[in-house]
Amino acid sequence: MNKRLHNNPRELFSRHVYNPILKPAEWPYVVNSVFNPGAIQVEGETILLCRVEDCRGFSHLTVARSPDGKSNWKVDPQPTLARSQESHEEQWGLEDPRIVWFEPFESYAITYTSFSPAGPQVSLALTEDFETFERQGVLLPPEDKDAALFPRKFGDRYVLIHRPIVRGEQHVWISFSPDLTHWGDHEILLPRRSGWWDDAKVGLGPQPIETRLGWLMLYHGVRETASGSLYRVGLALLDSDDPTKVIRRCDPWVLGPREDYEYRGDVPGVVFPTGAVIDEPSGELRVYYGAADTSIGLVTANLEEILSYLESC
Ligand code: BMA
Repeated sequence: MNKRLHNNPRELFSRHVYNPILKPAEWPYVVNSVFNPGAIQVEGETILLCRVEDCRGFSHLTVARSPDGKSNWKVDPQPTLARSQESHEEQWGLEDPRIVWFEPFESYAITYTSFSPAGPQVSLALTEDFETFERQGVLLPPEDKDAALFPRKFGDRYVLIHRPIVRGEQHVWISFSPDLTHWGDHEILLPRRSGWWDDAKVGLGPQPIETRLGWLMLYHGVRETASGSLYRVGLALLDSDDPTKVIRRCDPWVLGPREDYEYRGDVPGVVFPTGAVIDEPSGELRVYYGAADTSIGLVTANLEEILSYLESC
């Protein structure tokens, strides 16, 4: 293990040289911003399901594909999953998807924020090909967001990480369901930490990723400052068999806004990861994030170095 990384955890991740890898100016149709993408590998190809905000201020989701997860992105020529006109729950758009290969249904499960006049809530859609989607409706009511299913059941129950607002507090919660409709056994999984860099609120980043040590969880933490909210990224590890157990949570943040494109945009001072993949041959962890709510950045790390760092926390 490289000692330098222990000294400076903020060097665990490297920004890709092509950053921002996807920008609104390069989109095939006119948009305001592209950010907060879900990510998954499908037959060697990397698929990003990007949140795209149109020039009315409503978001939809559009697929971008790349053979190496870094370059040569091919973006669908029009919205891939657009607001459903009939759906009350998506009246104000679809935001911030997280994707898992969902073993029980043998399809990809996309949890996203459906934004309704009642507030943001957690919805689910299933797809096999990222061309046609089956909406499953709302899983949990407003205000709730930043949700991902675990890719498999635990015992006979589905498990969801999400971020409701309860009595004004914004912590990461975990909930269980026998049927994806009725949810219970809700508990706080990862609380915000008063006074810390993740003092104001915390929320799940990318989908949970299974590793040899447990479920790798990246999360965003927010501090309120005189010039607005600062969104940074922290690391935690959940027990493989019982994801309610947080085995590790690192003290410092591991990624925060630094580059021009992370400070210049609709919401300055934001790095907001929502998708991650592991390149099996190289052991590279690739994390995709929204930069300043305007473009998409990529950071990479060596998974083993991340795990060693977590073990030292
Ligand atoms: C969060 C979410 C994200 C957004 C972030 C920073 O609350 O709404 O969609 O990227 O704020 O503005």
